[in-house]
Amino acid sequence: TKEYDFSSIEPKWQAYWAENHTYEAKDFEDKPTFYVLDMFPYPSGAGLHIGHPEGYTASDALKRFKKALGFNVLHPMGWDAFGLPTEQYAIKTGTHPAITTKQNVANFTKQLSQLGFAYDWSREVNTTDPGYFKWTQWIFMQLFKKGLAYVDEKPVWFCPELGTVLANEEVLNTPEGPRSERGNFPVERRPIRQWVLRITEYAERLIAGLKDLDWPDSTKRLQENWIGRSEGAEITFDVAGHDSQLTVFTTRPDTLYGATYMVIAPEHPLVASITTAENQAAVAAYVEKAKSKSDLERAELSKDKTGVWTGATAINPVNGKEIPIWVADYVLMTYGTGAIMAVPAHDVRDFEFAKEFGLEIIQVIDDGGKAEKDADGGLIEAYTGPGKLINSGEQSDKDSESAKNAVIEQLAADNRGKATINFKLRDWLFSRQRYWGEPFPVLWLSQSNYDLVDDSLKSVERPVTCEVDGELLYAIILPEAELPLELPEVESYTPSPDGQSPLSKAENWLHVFIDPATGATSTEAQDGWVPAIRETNTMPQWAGSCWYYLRYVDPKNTEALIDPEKEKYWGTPDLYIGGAEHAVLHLLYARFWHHILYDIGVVSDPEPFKKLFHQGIILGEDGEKMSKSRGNVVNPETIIESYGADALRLYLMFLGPLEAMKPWNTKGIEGIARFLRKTWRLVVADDGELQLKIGQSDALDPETERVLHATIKKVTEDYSSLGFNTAISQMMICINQLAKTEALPREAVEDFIKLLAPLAPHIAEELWQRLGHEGSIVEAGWPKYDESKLVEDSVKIIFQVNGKYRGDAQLPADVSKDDAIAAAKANERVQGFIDGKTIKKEIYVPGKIVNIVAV
Ligand code: ANZ
Repeated sequence: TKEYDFSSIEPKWQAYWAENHTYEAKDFEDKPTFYVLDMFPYPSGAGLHIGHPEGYTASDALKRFKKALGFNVLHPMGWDAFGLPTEQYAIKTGTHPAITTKQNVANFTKQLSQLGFAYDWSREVNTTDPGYFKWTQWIFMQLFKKGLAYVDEKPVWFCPELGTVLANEEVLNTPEGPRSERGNFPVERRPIRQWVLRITEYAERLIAGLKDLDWPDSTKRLQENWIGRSEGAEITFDVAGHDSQLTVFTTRPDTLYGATYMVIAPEHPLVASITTAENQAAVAAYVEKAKSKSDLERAELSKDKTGVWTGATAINPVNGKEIPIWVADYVLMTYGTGAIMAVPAHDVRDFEFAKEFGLEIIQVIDDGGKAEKDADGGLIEAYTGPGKLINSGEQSDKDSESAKNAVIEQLAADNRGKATINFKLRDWLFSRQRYWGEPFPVLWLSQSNYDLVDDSLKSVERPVTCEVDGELLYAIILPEAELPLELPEVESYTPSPDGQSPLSKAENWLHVFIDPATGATSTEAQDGWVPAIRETNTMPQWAGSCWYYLRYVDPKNTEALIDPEKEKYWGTPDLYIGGAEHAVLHLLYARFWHHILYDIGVVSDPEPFKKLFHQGIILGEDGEKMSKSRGNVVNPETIIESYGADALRLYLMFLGPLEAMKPWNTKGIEGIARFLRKTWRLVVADDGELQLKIGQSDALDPETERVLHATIKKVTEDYSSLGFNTAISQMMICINQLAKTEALPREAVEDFIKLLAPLAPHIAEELWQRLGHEGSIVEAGWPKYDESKLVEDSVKIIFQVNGKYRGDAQLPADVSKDDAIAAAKANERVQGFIDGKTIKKEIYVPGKIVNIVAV
């Protein structure tokens, strides 16, 4: 065709890349490697939204750029396909989630290909494939054997509407109370048997490992806060008139003399025993009410302070002072020891609480006049800063920092206190009562049968047990030969109303016999084999996404999760691109598993993602978040129909810096379309043949040459740092320059097309072919620039007489003052204004102006 007809060009080249395996990565090729990873999508029924092609265009362009530079590039794609939406659809329609998943994956694959994303599809992974989740189960097996998995009856969020338990992070704190993030349904607390992973054992390493990562600072900070490392002390108080003691966690042992009351969480084990008879009723009522509130809600700083006195008092170990013990929900059982010493003078929440209930406030840190006071010299808000200790017995006059240790030492002498480190991070609730997830490769046995089983199937140091109908059952792990453990067919995908997974109804699957020596299973009884019951929970969606980047390196290996030689060859991803919404959970869980895989020698580096980049959110034209309800959703498919994939890709990258949040603007895409048509016309003439001016010259004129070399330099640098928007601006300058140049060496045109190829690969391949080449443009390498061609070697100098413009000339950039003035005087018009006059002054502004003052 003569015209730029993207609708025929684009499918042609998409088919070409697929048929020629252009972007398949070759293991062990003798080249430097570059592994660029995208966060793989959940293949939803809705198809791609505009957020997908943003990050994916960046990675696709980077991949093409790096390959042209000579790297062996790995850029794979796959599917995070277990999870709730597909299961919800199954519950509604009865369609097996595997069928829905297959359809959705086919649709996503088509859409991604239409955008020109040339992944290495030979390495495609799908978390729901048995060949994949065999290894998810295998990793769980390692955790189990290391004692990092256990079962606990836990009060967890249960959503009756979704019929499932939710993780804390799936629950939102709303004005109507806690609700599910998905679907916005009410949720409640229920005790349910759960698998839990001991991520807390890795808390210290997960904090320390952040230091060397090239990640956005904000994301590192989010992880840090989520893990929440606090240095402080545990201090033990006697309860007056009781045998019991109350231990608190505090980050401010220096304020111990200012403790005027204590607070224990409503769930604290001492609540019942220390509460006095006359306070029982009020305390019990308060405890009951607290049950309906989420930790988030309770920890809210701004919330009204509530609480009741237990009637009991505690004795401050440093001064013997008796202070009341309250129950209040702003203290959480899940943090520290579930009890605090309250120092209202120096803690914001304690201050509000003390004001609310008229409790004593004693200042023990001198604020140096910084805190606001009332007429009587009392604090009107907590002073939380540092200062000298006052009202603090033998510690008085010390500064608050050094007093922290001094107080701990003072207490340590009689075992009343010790330094401790606390983490906000909780163990990871790792099960769901759902169908569409990885089955746990776990069997439950009676104690007598468990005793017969080989140790290699046990968590030897910390046996995992749970009580079912009064009997204690023991967990063993299936041997590798039994993996993958696949999901059974079930009649209904709906969890039972008591929170049990649909798997609990799969009778034939549920009950098995095992060989105690090997762990082999059978549905038939065999000699010496013992009965067992399968675990009916499934793993959460996070499981499969915790390690998928490793599987791309060796996706078809049936003997190992990853071949060690391939692992060493490719290493971990050189760049991970994905949304900031995964800043905490996915990225933390993946780091946790990677550390474990490192510990057991599967990978050679403890951290999985050295460099991370978040693409910014694309807002609607109205500047609001795109959403169906606002009606401002941009559909990538309709843009491709009207403008083509190259235009969409360029436009997405031209919207602004990749990391910035930016609004969509449909009008802007017109400019991009014009740029592409101009590029087409640079090569293809009206009659469909090559433009005659191509090859008409051996060299460019100096100005065009300068622009071209500047463009090669800028685009090369910008692509390397994902600065695509500025690279595009420079290419726009370049195309305008090339378009107005009369005769062009073929190489100049080809260099420009090569620069454009990573972002607009279809048009680039087509023009490359029309320029007479065979094969993909990516094989032609990357243009080089010549630093010496970048200097502007001539400048335009303005000539003035008495400050008025009288002419100009193009002079060498380094022209001397004398030569510039001479050139001005040689100018005919200038001569007309100075002839016959006396020259009083000659001024030269270097590189700009000559001004002659003549009277
Ligand atoms: C006395 C004190 C005085 C405190 C003071 C603070 C300031 P981070 O930094 O988050 O670790 N605390 C301890 N356990 C708690 C729980 N289970 N629920 C609610 N609050 C709890 O915070 C530690 C501080 O939070 C601790 O130090 C304790 O209050 C409170 F001027 O102890 B502090």
